[in-house]
Amino acid sequence: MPENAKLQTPISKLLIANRGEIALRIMRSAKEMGIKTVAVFSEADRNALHVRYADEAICIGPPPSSESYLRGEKIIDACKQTGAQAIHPGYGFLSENAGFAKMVADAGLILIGPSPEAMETMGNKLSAKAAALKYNIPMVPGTDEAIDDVAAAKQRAVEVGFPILIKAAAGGGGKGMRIVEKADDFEEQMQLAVSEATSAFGDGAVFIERYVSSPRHIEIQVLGDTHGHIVHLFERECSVQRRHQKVVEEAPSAVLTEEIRQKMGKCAVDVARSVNYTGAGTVEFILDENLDFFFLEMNTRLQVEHPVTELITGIDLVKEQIKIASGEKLSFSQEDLKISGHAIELRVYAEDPANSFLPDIGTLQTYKTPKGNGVRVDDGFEQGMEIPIYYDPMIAKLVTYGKDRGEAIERMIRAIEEYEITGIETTLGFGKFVMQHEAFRTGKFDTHFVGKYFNSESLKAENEDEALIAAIIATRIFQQQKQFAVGSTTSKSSSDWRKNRLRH
Ligand code: MV4
Repeated sequence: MPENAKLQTPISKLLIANRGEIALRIMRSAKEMGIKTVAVFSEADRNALHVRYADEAICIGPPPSSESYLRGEKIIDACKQTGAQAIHPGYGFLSENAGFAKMVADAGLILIGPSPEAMETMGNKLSAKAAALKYNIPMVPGTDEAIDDVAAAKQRAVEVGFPILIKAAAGGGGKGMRIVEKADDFEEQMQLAVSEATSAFGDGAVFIERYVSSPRHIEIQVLGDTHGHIVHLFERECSVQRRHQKVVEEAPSAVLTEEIRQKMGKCAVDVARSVNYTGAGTVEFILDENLDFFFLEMNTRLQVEHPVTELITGIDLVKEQIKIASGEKLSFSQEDLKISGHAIELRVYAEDPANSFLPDIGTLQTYKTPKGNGVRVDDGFEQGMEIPIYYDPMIAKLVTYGKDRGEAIERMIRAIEEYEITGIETTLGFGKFVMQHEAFRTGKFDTHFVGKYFNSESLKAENEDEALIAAIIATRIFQQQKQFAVGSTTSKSSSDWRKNRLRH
């Protein structure tokens, strides 16, 4: 019997304050742990899969998330009504809201996540960096406090060297960032940054950093228990992104050496330790051309891309989150963890890559997911369902696993080709473009991958190749048919083969 089996979990019923694929993902782990599940849903999600999957479900309001999934008090009410002792917030919505975390604690409920204090500190980039200063964590040179004196800040920018980046302390995901190329532009860009930050976050605090021009985005998964143990579960690389929206993530990174991995992992654990972090969290770094890394911020939630870490470590992160929230000790130490194989995730969005990635709404006329060895699909839809306009346009996460990066890539291409979605434009073809691209395949890419290599012609080129292949095949079939008897079975099997070859 495991040592902590005697520490009975106080959680027998869990409310999932989210929707879509992540709500289902969380419920699956809860079910395996013998924990009953409660779904909450908006009026737009009455027939959603997460509602059907849960043991109980409560409607919490009209479709807009501001009237449903963001209403903390309605979610706490739903716990009271159903007797759920804990809430898993998933990602997005209330997942990093320290005010909500406090409300949950005050209501005598358990939030599956870190303390409100850790959330609050890490919710602001300046206080996050201040906390991390307790340890020797590499950070990009700049200001470590909010700028209140523009002249002094400009002086600091000159010292640091241009180009510099102005960032909003309250910002996240690239919002409120401005690149300043030269000292003459400083005051103007600074004013714009402050007013942008004020209107977007209600907080005009900004700071500066030297601009790392071609970074790779590497993040480290951490887990901390309530007994002071913190481990890292290696890195994920998320450099393939478009306008700060990640599209492809993988683990491990194609470029980290074992030495850098260990150093980064240790830094990530220290960052977590600086706020006595509990639960699952992600420490975000950028890596420059010399493979020097710098701490940027910490995300205090389960991330969208967590499955790639699960596949290379064999750890179920949601189960670990629930066990930690129940007060259990981590059942493994850093030395027990190792990377095996390689995993890649493609986010399948209802967006049209041939048309500036405009969101595409409508019904999933055909929806058939890929299957087979090394393929995991985390989704929240079925054929015939409509993608609601109110929420994130992500349809699914297609994740492949292989013994090495090459196998994971080939498996991803195979899975993309097997995936059948009609009725809606998706980023599947874009994903295939990435997987087939020389820069991705050789691992020589950075956060500029999409901007550098992709335009709407990139997908047409593939279609044109296929059109050319189709023409060649058609000519061959025509010649065969001329050569052999009319009406032979050759033509039927050939056309089937052609259909299969050219379906995508
Ligand atoms: C940077 C940077 C270059 N230099 N900081 C964007 C999101 C936010 N988490 C941090 N970001 C960046 N910070 C310095 N000093 C470049 C980015 C950046 C980026 C970072 C990670 C992934 C994608 C990115 C795309 C553009 C810019």
